[in-house]
Amino acid sequence: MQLLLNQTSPYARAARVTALEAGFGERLELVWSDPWDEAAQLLAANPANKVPVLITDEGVALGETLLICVYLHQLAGGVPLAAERLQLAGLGQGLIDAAFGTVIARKHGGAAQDESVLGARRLAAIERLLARLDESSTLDAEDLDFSHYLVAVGLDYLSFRLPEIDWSAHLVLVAFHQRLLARPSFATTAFQ
Ligand SMILES: N[C@@H](CCC(=O)N[C@@H](CS)C(=O)NCC(=O)O)C(=O)O
Repeated sequence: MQLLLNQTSPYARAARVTALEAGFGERLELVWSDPWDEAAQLLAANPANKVPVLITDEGVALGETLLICVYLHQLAGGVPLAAERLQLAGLGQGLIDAAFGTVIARKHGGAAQDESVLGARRLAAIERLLARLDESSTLDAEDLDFSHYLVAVGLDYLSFRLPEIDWSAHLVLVAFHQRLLARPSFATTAFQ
């Protein structure tokens, strides 16, 4: 299997953590790809020109992080996730979307993007998502799956790229973030 990724993509990190946690570390070839560089291999694999892309052993190129996570989970023999776990995965992906959207809008349009209608909606979404996630009872589960990895990656991406957003009052999230970051899969894939 190949994973097309870059080092700072929260989406790619969630897919890679899911692969590592599922035991596919040895089987996974990392193909570093910059979507902003019009990389030929990435464009061929994913016409949307986004990372991550997982190329299966059969040569099927899968785009979209959630679908890649589901594929890896199933390949590892994981049981279908209960609705509460899928809900958590959606909240985690929503956090990543809003945070990454904020970062990329600032990068291409400057800080004033935060004042735009869309920018303000993204920032408000981050606050609401943090509050909702802090109430989640599924975060303290011992049997982790990609829903947890998505949330932890979303939180770590906030710390990495949007440190001015202070979520330290969300004590459940702080403890969860620390617990997940201590795992080898997160240490190996740290943002840098
Ligand atoms: N919905 C996609 C989003 C992936 C995404 O936006 N990846 C970013 C990197 S963090 C990217 O490749 N951006 C390039 C672009 O938007 O052209 C997913 O869930 O995988």
